Amino acid sequence: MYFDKFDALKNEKLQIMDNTGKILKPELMPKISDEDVLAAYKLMCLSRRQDDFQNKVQRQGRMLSFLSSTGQEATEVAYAMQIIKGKDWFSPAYRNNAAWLTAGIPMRNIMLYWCGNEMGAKTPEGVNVLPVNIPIATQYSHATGLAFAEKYNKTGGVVLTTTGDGGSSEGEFYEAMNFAKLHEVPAIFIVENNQFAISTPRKKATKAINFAVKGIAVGMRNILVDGNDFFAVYGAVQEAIALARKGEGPSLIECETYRIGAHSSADDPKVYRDEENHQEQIKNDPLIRLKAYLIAKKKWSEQEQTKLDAEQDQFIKDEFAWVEANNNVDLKDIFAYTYQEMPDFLAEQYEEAKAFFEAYPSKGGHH
Ligand SMILES: Cc1ncc(C[n+]2csc(CCOP(=O)(O)OP(=O)(O)O)c2C)c(N)n1
Repeated sequence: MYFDKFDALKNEKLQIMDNTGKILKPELMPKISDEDVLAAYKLMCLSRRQDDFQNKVQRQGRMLSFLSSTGQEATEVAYAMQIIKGKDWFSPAYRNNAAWLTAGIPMRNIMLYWCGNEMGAKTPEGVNVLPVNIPIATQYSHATGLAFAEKYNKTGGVVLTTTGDGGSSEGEFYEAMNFAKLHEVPAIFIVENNQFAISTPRKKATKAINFAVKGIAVGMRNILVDGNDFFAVYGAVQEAIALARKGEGPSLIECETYRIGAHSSADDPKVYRDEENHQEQIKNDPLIRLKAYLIAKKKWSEQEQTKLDAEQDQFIKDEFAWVEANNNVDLKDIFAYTYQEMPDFLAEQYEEAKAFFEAYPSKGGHH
């Protein structure tokens, strides 16, 4: 329904709802209940508030670093809520806070991880989400491998994976998609085009008309969608998953969105961002439009929003309080998980770090 109608080569973009929350194309609305839309909206709010909270505690030196989903919540919640827990897989990038929460990663795990505690990368039983992935686009290969295994074992799961616009210039992006298409594996490749790769704007990264067309080279069905439109992303992903489950192979979905926040907590976007363009882009904030949609449908109100904000802030505070009370990082953990057995060069670095922290305990990040 969607993939056939929108031609990425002509830069046609799937958009169902405008930035005021008005449904422009009712005939394209995906199948989803009002309850699920509301649940999605609440998750988007939760992730946004967590990002805001983390910005503050990171500035206070209570969190090492993190990468925010601010601005990209519609995309991330819309795809992640369609992952069937315990059956499907998610092979994430590092900027996936909203998707992690949606897929069932406890908030405290995410916070622990960004506080430098590897225990945060441990997923609960039945949550098939790979750990945070810092190298760009390698998660596409992991997804292809997992999807190949799903097909080979006939276990019926699908695999979702995502990368940034910058990640789509990596060799691994093509290698993974080529192999996936060749073997018609049940994978859904998502590009979260937030317009920047750190400080490199998308225009300086590619001459391609958009990122969806990058699927054409490997023969993969592809579509460009408005990534700030929850319904557009939900619909495209729903169709891609249905096709993958039917044995009709992988899809590439570009979600055109905008990074409202900084690249990371160590970055200052004001240095390279055009302020006028920024002011235009934030009018497309995905939370504003979905809220307006729900209010117009009488499924939500300002009073309920005020109550939700307070509840979510309390929850976030409580999660972080737990993290601060349970963040005992054993120095060895920092070195132990790269290889099955610690190689000599890492053992040497460990001894050096241990001696340093023993000599200067006040500099210590460990106990
Ligand atoms: C293989 C690899 N090369 C370089 C880096 C350094 N690096 C970290 S983030 C980044 C930009 C990625 O941009 P994009 O893919 O658009 O994702 P975004 O951060 O915007 O979500 C780079 C080059 C890395 N992490 N991995």
